[in-house]
Amino acid sequence: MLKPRPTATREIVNLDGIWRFAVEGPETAAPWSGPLPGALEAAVPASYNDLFTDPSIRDHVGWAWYQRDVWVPRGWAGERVFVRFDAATHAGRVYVGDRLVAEHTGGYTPFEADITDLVAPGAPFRLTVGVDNRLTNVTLPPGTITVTRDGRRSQTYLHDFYNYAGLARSVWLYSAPALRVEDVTVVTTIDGTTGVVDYTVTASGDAEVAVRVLDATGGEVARGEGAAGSLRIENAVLWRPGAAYLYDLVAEIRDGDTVTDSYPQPFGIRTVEVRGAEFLINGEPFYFTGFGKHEDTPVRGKGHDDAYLVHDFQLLDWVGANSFRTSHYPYAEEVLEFADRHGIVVIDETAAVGLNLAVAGGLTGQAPTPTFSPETFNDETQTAHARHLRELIARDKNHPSVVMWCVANEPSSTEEGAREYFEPLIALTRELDPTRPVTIASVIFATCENDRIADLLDVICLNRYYGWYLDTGDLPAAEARLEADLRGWAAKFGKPIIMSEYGADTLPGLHSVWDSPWTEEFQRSFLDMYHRVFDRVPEVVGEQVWNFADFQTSNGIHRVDGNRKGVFTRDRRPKAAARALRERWRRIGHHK
Ligand code: GCB
Repeated sequence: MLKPRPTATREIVNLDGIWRFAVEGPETAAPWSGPLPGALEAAVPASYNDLFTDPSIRDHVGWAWYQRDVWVPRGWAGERVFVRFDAATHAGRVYVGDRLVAEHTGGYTPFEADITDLVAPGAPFRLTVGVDNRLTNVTLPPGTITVTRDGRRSQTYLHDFYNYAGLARSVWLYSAPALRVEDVTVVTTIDGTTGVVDYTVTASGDAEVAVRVLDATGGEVARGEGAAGSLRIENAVLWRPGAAYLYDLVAEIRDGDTVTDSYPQPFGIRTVEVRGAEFLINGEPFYFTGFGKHEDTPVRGKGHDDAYLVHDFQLLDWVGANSFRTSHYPYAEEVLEFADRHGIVVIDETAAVGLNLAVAGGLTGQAPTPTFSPETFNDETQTAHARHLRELIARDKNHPSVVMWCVANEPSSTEEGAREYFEPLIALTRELDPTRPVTIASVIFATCENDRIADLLDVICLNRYYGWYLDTGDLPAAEARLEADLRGWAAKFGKPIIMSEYGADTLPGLHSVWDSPWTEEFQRSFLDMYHRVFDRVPEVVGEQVWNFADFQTSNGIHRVDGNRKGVFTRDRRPKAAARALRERWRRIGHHK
């Protein structure tokens, strides 16, 4: 699905701002048939939870409603009119006046509706959006709804971040011609000093399609006719980690000499390949440094915020990080575009986090009930998972920053049924995008001996907490275990290994002369120990610390106002470990 952009043939109106707001209740059963009741208003984009002081809103389980009046620009006569939601978490329902125009499940990918026949240029309409935050065994992420003893609905889940919901990303009204560019796919390879650009343009009907490639200065460097083709760009400037360079593929629909639709798709010329135990970008070994991140800030929850976007990338640069993983869901498109423009490498993950009932069994690794079964995660879950993969890859396929798909985080890959569940999904990912490697971030219970899916993956991503959840505070014991673990995977699979999570909760300002868990000194020593081991194991091609910043979680006795494994606090101040990472990562660069 194309991101709305203004062009000579398309216009766009941003609908962010203050919307009327109500949570579902007896008096809001059918809010779309009129103005929402009550006086609440909510900011868009933002998760609604932390905006309000009322705990029954913050912890509400079910539908919540947003509403505003929207004017259609009077110049849009003759154009198609669309309303586009960058995300509605976790499910959305959209009404124009009283009419349902769109329904979508999945809280982190966009959807839109053609509302031309329901609105008039130069006139207003009432736009109402419901968002549903309920998680079940067939949603991603999954969850369970229970009823408390006093009759309230309560949501529990297996993922370690707060179940923020709402309109956390932008909402747009845009116009486009009836006969228009609907999709663009760009795949690049490198032939000596020439960039080879294979493109496909999908139009909404029979159309005369032409493309032009513009370099970063806007100069035309190639052109082609037809909906698909291969273009050659001599002396191409490659997209490289730390040295981004973007071209635009301008897809045009023509009627004789007139351009009736025009859409610019940014892309970078680069290749990605796994060869032996190496991860290659443009044929050169690449070593990942950086973090697992979250979309999480005070007050906004998961609301996208351009100021935090800019600042987070400044901090990535300051600390010398060259990459991050979009743990544990697809991030706002603005984040990937920023990474494209600034040469940061991204591992792009679905919202499949929590497919693991063994985690509920504590550190035993034993699931109290089977993770994969008709009653738990089943065919319907798998179908939803496939849809999530389709939507993720459709949205993000053209980003040069995205170098790998992560199909899930910490599924119960050691249990019966795991292979049957994941094999078709991994195959689907490869079919949808044969150009990028595929991985899954593996849970600590999965060893190279008992894991059932690692052979299906290109890169072994390991989340490990020796010295924190296991051997707590005993770094020498943890060091031995970590090294044995890594060497086991390396020997058995011979594939590249990325440590996709390792970290220790740390309270800023807590100090000790000893390596005491929760202190700033411990976080440093913990990371130092992991780095010593990584430097001894050649198959390790990357290190992504858990987490970039502290983030909010559900309540729990092992969480102090959220998860505190951030190298930065939630308001982005560095803990002591940040300077140690800075020293290491600036020294390593992109190759270990
Ligand atoms: C994990 C999860 C991550 C948690 C982290 C932790 O393995 O992937 O979502 O936040 O551990 O801190 O426990």
